[in-house]
Amino acid sequence: MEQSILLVGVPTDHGSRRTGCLMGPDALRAADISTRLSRLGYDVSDAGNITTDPTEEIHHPNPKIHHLADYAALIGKLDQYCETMLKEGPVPVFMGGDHCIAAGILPALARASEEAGQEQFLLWLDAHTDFQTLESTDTGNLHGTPVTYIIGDPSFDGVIPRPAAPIKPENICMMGIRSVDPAEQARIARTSIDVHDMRAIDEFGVATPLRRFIDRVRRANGRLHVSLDVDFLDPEIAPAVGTTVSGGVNHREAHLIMEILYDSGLVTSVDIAELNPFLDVRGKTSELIVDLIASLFGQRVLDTHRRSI
Ligand SMILES: [Mn+2]
Repeated sequence: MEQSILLVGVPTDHGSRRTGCLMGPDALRAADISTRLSRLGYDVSDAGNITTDPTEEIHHPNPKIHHLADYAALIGKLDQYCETMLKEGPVPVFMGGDHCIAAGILPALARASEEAGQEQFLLWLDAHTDFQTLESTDTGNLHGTPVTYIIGDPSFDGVIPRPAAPIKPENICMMGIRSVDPAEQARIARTSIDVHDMRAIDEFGVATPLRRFIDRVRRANGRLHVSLDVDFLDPEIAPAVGTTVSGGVNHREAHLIMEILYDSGLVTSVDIAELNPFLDVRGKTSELIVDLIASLFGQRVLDTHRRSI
């Protein structure tokens, strides 16, 4: 990894009808993300927040869809922002905001990788596959659609411009999945996305599938983005998310993933999505996320001295 980190806040919460993710970046700042990473020896700077201007709604034949114009504006804004920022070289840590942010970040990263002659890979840590289309979503919540968008699915044609550099489905690995509707399941099975649901994690643990994916990234000389949705974690340890699903990844499994990723030296960018501080319990989710990000950047078990609770 590079020795400098750029924190970028992307406070958005139009991806669902529940408010609160707007406060995500500030909760991570309050949980001392910057100091924790600085202590690990990085030069950390905070770029502040990226916001989009409210625009008029774009209408879609699916009447459930809401905030489509905000989604389109967010994708455009992040794409533009990343274009300049990525040239400067620090490892970006995007602090969401709901998971719509991934729809703007990944295509920009993929374009930068393409220009550098490298493949862009994505590790998607989430309870959901976020593989809805504009037609298939029955909630109309766009935070369930970013993966469909970033692979260049034609269902967005005529609504939001297709990504110039889509992510190849075979370059995506998903872990922690445990809530997928039948249509989404059928669609994802037709792609070459590598999906490890919680059943697979129960049987084989997190290390084996993760190492296999990391080997693929290394062999391809790829760049690796890690997208961490708070609902990847079990709600008992991470209650601050609007889409809790029981039976998630536990504390040590989550840290082990981050530690293995750090050891790989392949992670080039990160996003943290769906943190809703309004639903937190005395900041415990924000603190856990910051702790996990510290592990991703090199904090080791032996370096930590935890207070008893
Ligand atoms: Mn998600």
